[in-house]
Amino acid sequence: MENELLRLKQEAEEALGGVQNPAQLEAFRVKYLGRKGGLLTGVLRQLGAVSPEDRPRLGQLANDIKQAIEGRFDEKKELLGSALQAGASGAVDLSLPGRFLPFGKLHPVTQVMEEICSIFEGLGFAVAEGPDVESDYYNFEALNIPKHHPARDMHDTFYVTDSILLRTHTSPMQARIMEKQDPPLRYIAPGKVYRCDSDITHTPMFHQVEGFLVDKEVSFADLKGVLTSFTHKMFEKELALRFRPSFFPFTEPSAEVDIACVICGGSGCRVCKRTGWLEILGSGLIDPEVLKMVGYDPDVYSGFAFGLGVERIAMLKYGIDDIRLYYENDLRFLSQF
Ligand code: 2NL
Repeated sequence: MENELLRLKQEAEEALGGVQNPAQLEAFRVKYLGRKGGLLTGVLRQLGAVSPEDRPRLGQLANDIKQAIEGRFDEKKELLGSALQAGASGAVDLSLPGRFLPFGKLHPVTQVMEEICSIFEGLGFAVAEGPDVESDYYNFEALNIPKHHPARDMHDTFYVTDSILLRTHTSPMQARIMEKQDPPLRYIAPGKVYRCDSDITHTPMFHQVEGFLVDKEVSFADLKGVLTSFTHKMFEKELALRFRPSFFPFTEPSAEVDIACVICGGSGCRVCKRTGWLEILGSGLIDPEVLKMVGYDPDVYSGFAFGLGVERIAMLKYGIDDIRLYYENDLRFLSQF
């Protein structure tokens, strides 16, 4: 009898699933729940013939099943009722197929950011994120940019108060890490950064990934190896790299890194302004002053660091010539990635 009950429950549930109009619903009620000749009612009647020790358990099971089916029946009745009402008033066309929602996608900048992070993770770097609202200390002082240093002018900072600001790069996070942990360290810090600047190549908010490595006997050769490896993976091609001497307050020596133009391959075109080269990132050996500031002995430890603009890398990778396209939220643009 137990098997029969369970089978009946399954059969009734399947039958109810197929019910599409009030006439079918009524036929269902008569067949399964009807007082006279209903299948469930029939099984309940047989309880009288069951042995007294099995009767309480089977009686309970039969009642539970009956209640479950009645509950589903009521739900269906209500559903059909409201759908029919809406159909009758002409508000809803019941014969229309459902609407499909389009699939969403990650923003191209997010996609490229994730790709950059996963390449560096493959090279042994850990990922750390910090606050967008930073203190003047971590954004500038700890990175060898004291008050009134001319390098502050390059940063076009949004100040919240005299000592609180929107970070102009993601290196404050790296200063926080170095303060708390001892070498060897290998970290990248991805995230949003802010600068008061807006034109065809600048938006007031953009994304950076900065990385650093500190250990004993780290040299410029290590920096070149890591960045060459990264670039080849990122652009899926063994492009030529050029390390061009530069200046950053937090690195010495410093170099900007160019790649052979992805458009013309180095022969010179409009995109590379006829130079054959495209700048992709800034880098250098961490200035001993920065190491001292976080309590490391520069005679024992050395390190390299680099910073790259995610929008810029994505522009070069996809041949986009106006950074503002990323932030206009035009689906015709965004859905191409
Ligand atoms: C650029 C230049 C750079 C760094 C970022 C860094 C971080 C620490 C210490 C020293 Cl904790 N340096 N970051 C170093 C050199 C260049 O970015 O043009 N980025 C788009």
